Amino acid sequence: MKKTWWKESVIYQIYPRSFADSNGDGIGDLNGITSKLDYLKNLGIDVIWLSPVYKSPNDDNGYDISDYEDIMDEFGTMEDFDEMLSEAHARGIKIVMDLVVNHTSDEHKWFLESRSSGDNPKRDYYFWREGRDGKEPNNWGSWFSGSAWKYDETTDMYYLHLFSPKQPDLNWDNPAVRKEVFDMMTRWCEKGIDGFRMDVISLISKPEGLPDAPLMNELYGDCGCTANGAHVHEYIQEMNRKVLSKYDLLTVGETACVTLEEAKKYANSEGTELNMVFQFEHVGLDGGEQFKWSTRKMPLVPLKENLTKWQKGLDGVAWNSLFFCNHDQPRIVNRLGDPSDELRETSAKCIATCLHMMQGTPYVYQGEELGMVNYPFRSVKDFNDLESINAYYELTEKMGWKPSEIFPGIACKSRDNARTPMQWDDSPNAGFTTGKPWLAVNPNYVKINAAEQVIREDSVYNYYRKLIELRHTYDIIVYGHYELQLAEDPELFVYTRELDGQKLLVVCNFSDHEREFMPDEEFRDGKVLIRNLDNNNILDGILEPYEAYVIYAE
Ligand code: TEU
Ligand code: CA
Repeated sequence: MKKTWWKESVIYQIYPRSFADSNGDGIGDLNGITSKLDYLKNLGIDVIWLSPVYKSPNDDNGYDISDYEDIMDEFGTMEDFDEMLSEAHARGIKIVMDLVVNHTSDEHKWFLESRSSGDNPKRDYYFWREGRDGKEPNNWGSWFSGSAWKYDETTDMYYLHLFSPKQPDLNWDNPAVRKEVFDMMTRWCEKGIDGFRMDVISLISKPEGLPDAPLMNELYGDCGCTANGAHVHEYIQEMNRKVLSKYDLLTVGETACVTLEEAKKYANSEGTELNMVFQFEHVGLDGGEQFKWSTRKMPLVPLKENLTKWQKGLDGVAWNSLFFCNHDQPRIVNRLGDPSDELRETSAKCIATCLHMMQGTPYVYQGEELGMVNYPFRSVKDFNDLESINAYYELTEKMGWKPSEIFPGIACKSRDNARTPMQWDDSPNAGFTTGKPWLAVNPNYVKINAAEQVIREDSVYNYYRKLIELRHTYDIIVYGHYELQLAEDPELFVYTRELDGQKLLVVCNFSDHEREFMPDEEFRDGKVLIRNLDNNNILDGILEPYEAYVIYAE
């Protein structure tokens, strides 16, 4: 397997709005990020993935971009960006930008022109269609509820928006659109950035003729039908030839609805497309009847089965990204661990061990390294995120669910769980801002915060630090082949890695009680690389609740 820096890196995702506020307006910003680079350096990460910092009216917190080549007012200026980039580089930290080009904001100048008349030269930059019998052109539902079409009076036509009406979809079939995007990417590369995370890049090639889709509920068709379209690989290969291949970048595609077979193309090891993709099957396993809005926990056997499929399926032919958390996902301790005072830290470390010992490039989402947990939402008024708010009203008002049936699931899965401000210390507002935070701080910041964890040796933070250091030390953690043990056990996640005669045993007890487990002979006098409980004997064959350890043998 070919060795590269991006396979050996650990990425840290920053959601700038919630990371650190430098000027007291309650909104995180670029200078805030610059001021925390030493914290990240100390954690040991190699790369920052920055969620969007471009100009945006913030309908979807920066994922609706009105100018790809300018900085959002609240986040600072291009000078602040340059300063952050050079300060990061001075510390050996790379910066990967979010590239949101499936859609723009409806306030982007391309869209303003496109909407102005039927014969505008930019008309075909977006999807404009006549209505069908006085209604939307097809049955597609938006990912954010409602129809994926919005009627526009100016020309008496509809435009397509797979996400919010303020996020019109770009028409990638138009070569002029592709050229605009590739030129814009080139200018960022020339500035010295180190890569791109590509937002919903799997959705850019729409099915020919935009046909109706199979119903996803009684109201709308499933716009997942636009994923992995006929020309998507062709467009990404063109992007690769014209831009990516000219620089030494890390590229990761956010590929909604990707399958293993598709991932082998997107992330192929010949390097004709992207370095790796985010797949979402594993974080969909705790969904239920009410779509993703369910309170059930992640079931372990299917989780093992799924992650194993990806570990083995991409080994040698493509490359995995490893993640449980991002700005769209609730906190993993609530989904897979135990947020109680007794087990929160142990279970957070157990989850981290399980993920970080796999093959692929790990991603840490801000606050994950502290074991941050979900927010105690009480009412729909507590939400900021349009997805959560729209889902609540669509499910209750249009689909007839009782609020009491649906609210707990939305509270449990809301994207706002990940977006509450970073908990830096135990001062007011967790040290995130001196003003009023744009989204409420989790009240548990007094006990869960970075200042306390950085100096405490057995903290979740220092455990992540050690996991990252191990990955930088042992090739087998990056490149070793993966094999699952005890596939049917509903509580233990046990696997081995193997590389050139070296072996690794990873043992995680995902239950709140003791379990018996004895490592195989070959590991009994191996070296324990890391463990989340250290006052008991591994060879007594008893695993404590959420105990995890890793043994290396040659
Ligand atoms: O998310 C797209 C995506 O795949 C959705 O399924 C995502 O999981 C969504 O949040 C549903 O919960 C990307 C971004 O990560 C997200 O923040 C944006 O809102 C979205 O694209 C539109 O740009
Ligand atoms: Ca600010």
